[in-house]
Amino acid sequence: MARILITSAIPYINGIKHLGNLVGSQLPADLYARYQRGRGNEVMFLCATDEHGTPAELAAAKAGKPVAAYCAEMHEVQAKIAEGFRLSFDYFGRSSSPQNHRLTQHFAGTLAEAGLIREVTENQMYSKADGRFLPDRYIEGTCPNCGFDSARGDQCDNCTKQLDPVDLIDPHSTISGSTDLEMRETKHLFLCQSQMKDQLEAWIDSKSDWPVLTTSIAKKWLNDGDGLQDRGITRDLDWGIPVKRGDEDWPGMEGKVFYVWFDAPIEYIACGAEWAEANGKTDADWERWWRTDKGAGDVRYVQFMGKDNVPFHTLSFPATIIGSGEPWKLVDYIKSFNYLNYDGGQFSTSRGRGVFMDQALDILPADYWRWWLLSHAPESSDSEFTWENFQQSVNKDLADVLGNFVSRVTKFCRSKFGEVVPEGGDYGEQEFALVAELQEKLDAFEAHMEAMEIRKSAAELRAIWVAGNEYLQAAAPWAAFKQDPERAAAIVRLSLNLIRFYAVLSAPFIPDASAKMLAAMGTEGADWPGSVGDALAVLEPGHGFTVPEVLFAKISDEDREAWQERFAGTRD
Ligand code: B3M
Ligand code: ZN
Repeated sequence: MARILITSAIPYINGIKHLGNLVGSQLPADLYARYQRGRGNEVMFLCATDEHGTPAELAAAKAGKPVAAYCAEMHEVQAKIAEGFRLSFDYFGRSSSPQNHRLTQHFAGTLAEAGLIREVTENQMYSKADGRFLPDRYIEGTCPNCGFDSARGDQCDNCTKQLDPVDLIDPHSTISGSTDLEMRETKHLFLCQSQMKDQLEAWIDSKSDWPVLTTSIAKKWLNDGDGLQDRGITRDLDWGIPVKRGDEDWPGMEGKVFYVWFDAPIEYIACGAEWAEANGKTDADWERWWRTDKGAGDVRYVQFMGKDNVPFHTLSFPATIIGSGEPWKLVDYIKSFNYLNYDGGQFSTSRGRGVFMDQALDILPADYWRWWLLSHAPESSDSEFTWENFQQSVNKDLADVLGNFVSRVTKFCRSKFGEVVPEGGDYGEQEFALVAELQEKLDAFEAHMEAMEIRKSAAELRAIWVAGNEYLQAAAPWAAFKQDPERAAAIVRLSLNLIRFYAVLSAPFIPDASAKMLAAMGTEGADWPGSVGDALAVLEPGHGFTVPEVLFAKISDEDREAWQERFAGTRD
């Protein structure tokens, strides 16, 4: 039994994610986790909310809530929605957990001891009224370039010019509105990534099996311009993990917190510790996933994320781990994704454009979305969601091909033989040919799933469904029944077994439909098929079943048009 550790990029706490976010990390990670569990492997699948940084502070302020309370609330909201999409995390943690505070401070301490952290003195805008340094986003003023009066400290949203807060005319604090600002000296910590460039490059070069999308982004950052830069890992914010060296205070760093991108990936590890605590387990139980000196040597660690997150996972986080000099588990494989676009444009959280996870579940059950998103995952290039395409996939793949097969077979059997698997005659040519065809397709499906080729996996699964349909059409038990009921019974016996077989293979994609199919077949036997021949003999003559309710309803043109309309604008 293999042991597989899986993490998905942890979603920011501020607001509900859209379908593009979902298909770029959490959903394919869930597919892989479910598949590996189905194969009988031991899986640890972790995700969490990413709760620090200015976006969290700003969103809380906008909601008129203290940031800790806002985060606690939004974590619950995101956890509920994740459950709605059947994301099967072993634990859904929080980057603000005590475990992450401890680990993040621990890593900073070991990195400092290793000589990989340096202190840098900078000048930064300080607001006397607010009693704090202001991050760029907390300063607004008039753009020196175009005259726009609410340009931010880092950029003008009107003319897109990159700015420095000192460039702004009449700058003011967005917290208090105060204009009493001055430049003050402040100290920050920098992680000396540049010292580790060769080590990181050698490590990335050793990953010849990684997707090009992943390695090309890493290489670009390693070698672009002046090469890998040292990176500030502290901020002047209230909300975050206080800067400490292990348990000790860090002189000169009072009142500062770690930068969100420093602590967020460390949460992957801390999440394991949260899982242990929540389940009454010991440190040894989570460390066997995360420490190569404590049993994680044989763990395969796979990460899932959108392409914008790749630099942090190929360079910054490995720099933290390698730099610590401690035996933490490094990632073995990074599966990254391009973007999903929405109906001729981009999904946008800030503009509320597209379909968001809560809205999607309002309209249709999770399986409909899971199937479309996974079968159109933006792997080799960006892909696009259109309502026409969604309607077509659901109606064809799910309703016509899979749903219809299940309904035809179960109803026919009920009417001719009752609700039990009929005995009937032996299998013949058609059945042998089908088994051979399915064996080939199953092998291909497994190979694609192992390789995390999501679209190819979906296409192969669909082909497996289609093969059953074609068999049923050609064998035509309804015609055979008139002359040779024994023959018809044999066809039906095989077809009922096919339903169970489909339920097992399809579970990673459409877990609810799969559960319904298994329940209808009166079995909990969901073991992964060894050979197709054996798998199609599991339900024996005399085994009871029931006719399930319609598995997938078709999407009508009216529904499609109404949704198209409803989601044409932006979210309130
Ligand atoms: N929260 C960005 C994102 O959701 C960020 C990922 C962190 S992964 C450690 O795309
Ligand atoms: Zn401007």
